[in-house]
Parts: sequence; structure tokens; C-alpha cells
Amino acid sequence: MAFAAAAVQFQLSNIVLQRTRSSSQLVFSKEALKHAVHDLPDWYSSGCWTQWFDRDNPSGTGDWETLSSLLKANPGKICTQPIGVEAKTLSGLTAAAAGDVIYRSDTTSGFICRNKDQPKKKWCNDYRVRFSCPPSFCNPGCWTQWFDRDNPSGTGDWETLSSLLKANPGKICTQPIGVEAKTLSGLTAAAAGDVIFK
Ligand SMILES: [Ca+2]
Ligand SMILES: [Ca+2]
Repeated sequence: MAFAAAAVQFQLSNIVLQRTRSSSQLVFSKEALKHAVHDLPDWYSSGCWTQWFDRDNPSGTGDWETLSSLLKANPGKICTQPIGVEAKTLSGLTAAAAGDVIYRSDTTSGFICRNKDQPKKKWCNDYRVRFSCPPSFCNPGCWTQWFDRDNPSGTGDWETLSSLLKANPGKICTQPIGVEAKTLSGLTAAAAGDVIFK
């Protein structure tokens, strides 16, 4: 979490810096920055954290919790392009608190602590890692196939969710987040000139 927030903060200060250098006055309004900072928690919380992973022990050359090996060992459980990474010792300490020198801790490598980097020939602690992932990974959406169960010959064309669910068990989620309707020829209701009841 700290990692992603720091990255954004860095980006924001970069923009300000660029503006200051290229012109004599700060073009960015205080209001815009306030909004950017205000929106940050929402933007951030729209992602999600994976579970914690601990695949290696420091007994070899170090504790290698690399993204590539974790992805291979846990298909579908980690996004391929995380937006943040967090590592803690099994007892819950950050690397800084544990006093370890960390070789890598980023969203492309994952986390690596090498024994040879540690002072006084001590080993790395044993770490577990987790990644934060973008909303597209956390809440994957999808469209069902198209359904056409009724004809307008009776009182109209009734493609109700309840009857479609009954006729197609397992093919539609019970609480869809969207619905789309088109005529069999592919027109929207507006284009077809129909008045829709619901
Ligand atoms: Ca480990
Ligand atoms: Ca129909």
C-alpha cells in the first residue's frame, strides 16, 4: 500500500516540478491538486490485495518471492501486472523493522532478499508477500450469450430475467450488473422506434 501511494505522490510532485521549471508560475491550481489527492483513496481502494504468499525459505541463497515464480505456482490468483507489492516477515515485521537489506521489492520482480547482502553474515528473515491488483482483475465482468425466448405475437416481447434464468440454468448470473437489448436485426430500441416498458 505504501508503495503504490508513494509512486503516485512521486508522480504528482513530478508534475509540479515540471511546471515550475518550464514556466515562471505554477499553472496547476491548488484546487486540482486537492481533487487529485482527495480522489486518491477511491482510486486506490478500487483495486484489491491478493492473499499472502510464501513459497521460499531463506535457507538457500535467500528468500526469493519473485512475481514470476509465484504466478507460475498460483495460476489465476495474482494479476500479471500488479500495482503494488507488500512484504512482511512471517512474524509480521516490515523489512526495515527486521533490519534486512532488500535486493528487490517492486511490481515486476516481486520480492527478493539475498543472504549475501546481509551484514555480519546473517540470513534474511523468511518473508511472505502480497500484491495489489487493478479493478479489472478484482472484479472481472463478462457478457452472457444473447437470449431470445419470446416473440411479440402475444402481449409483447417479454425477455424477463426471471424467465430467462429459469429457461437457462447456469448461463446467467442471478444479479447482473448490466443488460442490453437489440432487435434480431441488431437495432437498439431507440433506433427501432419502440417504446420500452422496462
Ligand atoms: Ca518466504
Ligand atoms: Ca424476443
